[in-house]
Amino acid sequence: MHRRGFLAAGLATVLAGSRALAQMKMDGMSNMDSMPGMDMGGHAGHDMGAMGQGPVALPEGQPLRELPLLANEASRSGLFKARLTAEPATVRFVEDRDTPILAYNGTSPGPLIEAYEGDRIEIAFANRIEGEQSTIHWHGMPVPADQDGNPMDPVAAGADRVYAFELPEGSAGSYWYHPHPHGRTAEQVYRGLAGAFVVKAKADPVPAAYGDTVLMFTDLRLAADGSMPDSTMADQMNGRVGDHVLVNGQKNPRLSVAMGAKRRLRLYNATNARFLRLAFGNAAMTVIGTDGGLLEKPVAAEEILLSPAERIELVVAFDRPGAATLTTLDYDRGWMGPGRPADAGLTLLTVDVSETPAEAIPPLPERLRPIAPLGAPAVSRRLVFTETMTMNATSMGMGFLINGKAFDMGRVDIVAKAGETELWEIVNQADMDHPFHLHGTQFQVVEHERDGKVSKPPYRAWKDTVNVARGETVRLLLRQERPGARMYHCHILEHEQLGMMGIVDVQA
Ligand SMILES: [Cu+2]
Repeated sequence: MHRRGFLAAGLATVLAGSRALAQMKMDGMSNMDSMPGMDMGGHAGHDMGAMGQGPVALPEGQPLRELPLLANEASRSGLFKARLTAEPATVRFVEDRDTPILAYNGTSPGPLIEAYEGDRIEIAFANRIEGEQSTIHWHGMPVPADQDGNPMDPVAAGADRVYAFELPEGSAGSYWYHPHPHGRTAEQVYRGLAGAFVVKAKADPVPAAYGDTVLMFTDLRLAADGSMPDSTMADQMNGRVGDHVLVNGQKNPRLSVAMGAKRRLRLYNATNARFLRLAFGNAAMTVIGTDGGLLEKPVAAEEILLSPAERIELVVAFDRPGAATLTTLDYDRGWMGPGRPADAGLTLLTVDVSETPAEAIPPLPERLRPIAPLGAPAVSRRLVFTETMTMNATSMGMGFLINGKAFDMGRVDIVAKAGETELWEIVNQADMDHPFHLHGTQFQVVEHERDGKVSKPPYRAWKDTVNVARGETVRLLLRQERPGARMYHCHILEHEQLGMMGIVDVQA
């Protein structure tokens, strides 16, 4: 049987009852009937619509809230100094029902950090999550390895530490921050810990009249009592996908603009595992930037694909009166077992375009900034993604491997040299798409290959996360400038946790 069909059949068996487990025949493990007390997760029925009840309805159509800004407490210019506390909090997604979440400074998404190229950042982190270590990882940012919130540098429950780093010139971009503790990242993020970190350029070519709005997508699953259910085995396999895609914590909020207005929007996929293929109805999208900042020139787009952890910067032109909606399109990223979420037709944001024309607004410049190619690589590496079934005395599930190995915090997988250009070839031999993320630097995707067909990306861009579709090979060029241990991993956080991560030790 083809492996995916086999796995689907396997999960259906699990859902049908544990007695049937004895009949499952897994790759290289045929004696499962001798495994007592196997924990299959216990909630595996959730994704099937909770037995006909469907998800809890959330209010829609409230005015889009801007993310609260993290206040700068520094008394001199060039320094950004603040405090971030990770702690339990309560929110009301639905009237009369409290939802316990985790929050940075009491809000989810966390406060928006806005700083400038050249600034020094000093953020005091307080971990007030009971009984759990945490860290803050500065996703995509060029920070020293020992300030980057690696799982090797945990902050214990109740403890504090300061993260300090400088933002180099040329580093303007749409970054974010989230926890990265060993084995707890997926849960801490889906429970609410993630925030945007926008580094602004001193001289920005994009007209200020377009505004600058962060739209942070998260993914919520809510039980009838308002709580967030624990993850199921299906969540472990596919990554946890919720029932509601939220924008800045709201479902389908509304934004009002004048006819002819242009808006600069920074879209963040901060979900654990949901792929967002997006289109704007009744409005024209132009891509102006990616994870690591502006493109060389604007590129018109009919639709965009934002895989988990990716960001994209758009200018959207609202030239026709009426409603312009940001909606999802179908995208098959490979789903194991039943319960594949309905991807298409979700309305994430509604923009009301008035009949009144906007005041004259400046055009988008034809050139945004230069991006120098990284040049010829001195070293080539090949990373192969595979999936496997795993089991031990008490549980079974899936393992996600890179070059046949599951993550080991005590093992260095790659030794690299600071300042040297490398070609990384990411080969996905698995049955699901896996978004690849590397810490410490931005890379340039140079080539995709699928079924022997090679294609180039539509533009040169700085990226820290790229989707590697099943059966696809993605080649990228990168250069680490700062020494130290860096993580690379799949950004479906459950896959990262189940082994799809490695360490590159960058030596000076
Ligand atoms: Cu993955």
